[in-house]
Amino acid sequence: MPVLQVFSVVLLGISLVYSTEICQETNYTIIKCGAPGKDGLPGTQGINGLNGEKGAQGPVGPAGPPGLEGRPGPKGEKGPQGEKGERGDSGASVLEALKLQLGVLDGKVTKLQSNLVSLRKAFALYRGVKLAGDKIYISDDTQAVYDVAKSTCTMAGAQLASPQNNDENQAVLTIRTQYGVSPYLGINDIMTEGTYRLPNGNVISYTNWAPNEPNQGAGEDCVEMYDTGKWNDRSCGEKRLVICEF
Ligand code: MAN
Ligand code: CA
Repeated sequence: MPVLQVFSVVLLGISLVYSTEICQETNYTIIKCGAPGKDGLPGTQGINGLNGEKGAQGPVGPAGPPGLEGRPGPKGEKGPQGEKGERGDSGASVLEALKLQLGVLDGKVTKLQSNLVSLRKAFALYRGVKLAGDKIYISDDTQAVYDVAKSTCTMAGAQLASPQNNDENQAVLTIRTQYGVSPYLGINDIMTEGTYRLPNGNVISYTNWAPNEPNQGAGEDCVEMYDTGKWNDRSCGEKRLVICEF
């Protein structure tokens, strides 16, 4: 091979090694070189890599909300005895003060009771007023049918006279005698035929019926008092003396 050709081949080899151009081998082992091609399309995603190593511990987070209240703890030991209190604060002197106040109150109650007894006595002197035990019976000679008589007493904070013993029945009879008119009693069998009740709904235990009464005449659900003090069941539509019981 002539020297020039050998030199050319060596030169070509060197240029292939150091050239940035892309070269191609042909069928005749002649190497062609062209400009670099464009970047290809991105390849498909590779498989996941192995887990990395555990990181370092993070910083302490903020405090959480307070938890539920716990159960009470065991009883503590008895503490040391306190210092002696001042004279005015002792339990004994408080008791003495209370006793004094109680004595004052007792005196006031006694005085009120005595005043009340005087008042009742004076009040009982009036026509149409009678006392029996703690009760007061009073009438101003008004006459009315049962419903009106009942509400007259109710509105006054009382109820129709409803004697529950001989003493009370006698007090009602005394007023009846003063006016000469039969009163309606608060006793009646309006709710249940044949069962006589007081205004508070309780069934009566004391009775003072006239002979053959109550005879349950037509619509006779109310009770009147005869001039003997005896009772007769009577229609509620009559006009009778209004006697209230306080
Ligand atoms: C007579 C008796 C009573 C009855 C009255 C009604 O006095 O029968 O029982 O209540 O009449 O008017
Ligand atoms: Ca009757």
